[in-house]
Amino acid sequence: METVTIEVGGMTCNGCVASVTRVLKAVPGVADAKVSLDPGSATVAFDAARTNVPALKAAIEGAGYDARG
Ligand SMILES: [Cu+2]
Repeated sequence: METVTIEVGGMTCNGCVASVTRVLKAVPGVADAKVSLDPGSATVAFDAARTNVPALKAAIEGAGYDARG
């Protein structure tokens, strides 16, 4: 299991936090996702054999937020 923290821009409320958490947990291979509003970040535990950081960032961006770092 690997853990990564991704900076997330564009979240303005707890609804955004819930959305980002949901899309990350929906990525196959993600074991856990903890998203914080301020500062905007997502700490994700994932199985590196099943997914990767670019896929996690793509999920965040697909939900309409900015994935950085
Ligand atoms: Cu919001």
